[in-house]
Amino acid sequence: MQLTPTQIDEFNTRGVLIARDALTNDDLQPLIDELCEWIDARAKALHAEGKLTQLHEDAPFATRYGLLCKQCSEIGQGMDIMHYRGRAIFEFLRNDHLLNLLESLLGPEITCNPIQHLRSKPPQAYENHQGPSFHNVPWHQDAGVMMPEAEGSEVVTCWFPLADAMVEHGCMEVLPGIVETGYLRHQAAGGTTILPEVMPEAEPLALQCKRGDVVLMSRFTPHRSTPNFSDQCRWSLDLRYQPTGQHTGRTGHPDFIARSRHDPASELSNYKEWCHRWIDAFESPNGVVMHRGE
Ligand SMILES: O=C(O)CCC(=O)C(=O)O
Repeated sequence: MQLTPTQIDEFNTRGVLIARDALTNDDLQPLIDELCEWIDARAKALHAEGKLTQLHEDAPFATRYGLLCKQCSEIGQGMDIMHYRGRAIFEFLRNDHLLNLLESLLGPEITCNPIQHLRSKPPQAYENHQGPSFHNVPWHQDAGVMMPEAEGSEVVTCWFPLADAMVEHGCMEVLPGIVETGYLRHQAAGGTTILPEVMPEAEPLALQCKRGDVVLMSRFTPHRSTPNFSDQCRWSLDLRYQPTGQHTGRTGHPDFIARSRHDPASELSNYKEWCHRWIDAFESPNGVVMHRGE
């Protein structure tokens, strides 16, 4: 699915767009299957160490992780894209349905930016702390989590849930229409966040998404996460892409060419090579990994 001219116009004027039904079950299920396997193995390891009493093996994907987290928050350690490095997630980073949307905004030469996360937001009632966290990030622009050198890079954030993410599940909120302000100064205060004195006055919009929907957001669009008041985990991925050749804003982590109409041979399709690049970045740090607001 390509974006229509009306959708492109909406993205450009509002800084955010929800592409409805952009991903299929076949796109998403391999990610869920891979996560289920990972969670199962991790739960069994923690059980063997005596840190978990109940494995909840019969609980569905929507609730199992929360039930495990309630007993032992260590369950989530290592559960981000660059740490667990599953084959299905690597394949997804080059997903055609996703890249077709992005090609409408970025053109045919697309790089996968290394700022990317899997987020599993457990029910708030199961968390042993309240307030800002990786799950409940405060108001920020994605330009605020990159090096200043990337301010001019057209980085587009793609956010999508693995199951419906409504207000009760703690979907994202954005301030639409903030496109002319550019970078707003950030500070580190319970997470990287926009300074109160430069926070735009606009009505927040809750980005309620069904499974299959994809949020596309500009690097300048203020957004935040909200608490999960349901009894299900809110699973989502936030990935970033940009035109090839522009600064990624995180030189210490590896980017790769996800699509090139001009030179398809330059695309990275080798899973082991992708893993190797992340391992190398962690074992031999080189380059910059910073939030601009810190
Ligand atoms: O997943 C969320 O609720 C917040 C994600 C976010 O802040 C981001 O993708 O930059």
